[in-house]
Amino acid sequence: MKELMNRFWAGEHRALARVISTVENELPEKDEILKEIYTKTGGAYILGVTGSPGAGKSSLVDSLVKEIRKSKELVGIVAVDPTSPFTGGAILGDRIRMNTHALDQGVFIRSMGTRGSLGGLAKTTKEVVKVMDAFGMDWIIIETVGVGQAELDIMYIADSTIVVLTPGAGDSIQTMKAGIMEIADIFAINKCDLPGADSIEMEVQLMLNFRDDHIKWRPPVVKTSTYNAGQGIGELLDAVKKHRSYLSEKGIFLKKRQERASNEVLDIINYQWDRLVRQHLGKPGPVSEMLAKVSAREVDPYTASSMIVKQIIEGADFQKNCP
Ligand SMILES: Nc1nc2c(ncn2[C@@H]2O[C@H](COP(=O)(O)OP(=O)(O)OP(=O)(O)O)[C@@H](O)[C@H]2O)c(=O)[nH]1
Ligand SMILES: [Mg+2]
Repeated sequence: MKELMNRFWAGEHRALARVISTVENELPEKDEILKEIYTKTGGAYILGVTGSPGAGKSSLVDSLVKEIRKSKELVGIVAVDPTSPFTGGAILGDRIRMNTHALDQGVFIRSMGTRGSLGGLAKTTKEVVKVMDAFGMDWIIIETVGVGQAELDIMYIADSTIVVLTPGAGDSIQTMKAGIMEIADIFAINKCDLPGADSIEMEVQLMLNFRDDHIKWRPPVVKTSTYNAGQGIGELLDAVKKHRSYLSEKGIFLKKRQERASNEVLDIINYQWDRLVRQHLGKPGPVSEMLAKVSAREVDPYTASSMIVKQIIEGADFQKNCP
């Protein structure tokens, strides 16, 4: 473990890959690792890229990374692919489409399929992002297919989110899943080399005109193509940087991060508290006795809950567990 972490802190990609696997596979060292890295996180800017299957997300990420790398900043990519857990086809495809960076030491790519529940995927993705963040990435780009709630959940950890649309009837924004349009900070109309890009752009602008929210940021709409040396890619990155400046100037960036930190602690408290109470349930003792009284209608559940909470807090040795 120590040796692995030394190599991790020294910036070795192979160590990064192993640390990510440890976290992904819930190995015993996982908690220790997440504790060790936490204070080194917070430096990366997290960019989400989402859109329908085949919209060109991976190609676009690849082009964006090329653009970002001009300034030598380090990039981590997390390609989340909950739709094809078994074939791995899309994951393989991502590797191929993003392989222009295979030899670039400033870029690290990780594909993640479904392991267990989709809800679990969101949690694991957050943890993997943290690992990349602590490793020293300046940017972390998360690619997900915007089809379900799990993907939307994943997007909540992004500082800026690009929603990728494409020309053609199949992608008409009326047919897009509700929710995905709302999370867009920037729209990319990709495959603008194909006919119909202008009309989808107009559709999006029209929708934005009618959007009645009080947030002052109007998502820019950028036409891109990853074909023929790329088009609009620099503009797309500029739009992301503009959004980033907007967030920090308005204090939204800090506020969001503070919110995220307290939510995280609350989540952990909930989890630990739940576990603590459940440990008492199976055993004979005051907690089980109280439950028996509730069941016998001798005590109401509200009184019982308060007493159980009091009982557990008084019984727990908090001092011992504090660092
Ligand atoms: N015409 C055109 N085709 C593109 C463009 N960008 C990507 N494609 C093609 O669109 C297809 C899908 O590209 P991907 O980058 O894999 O799209 P994706 O959204 O990551 O796909 P999934 O991850 O499978 O949902 C590929 O055949 C690409 O070659 C573009 O700018 N113009
Ligand atoms: Mg892809």
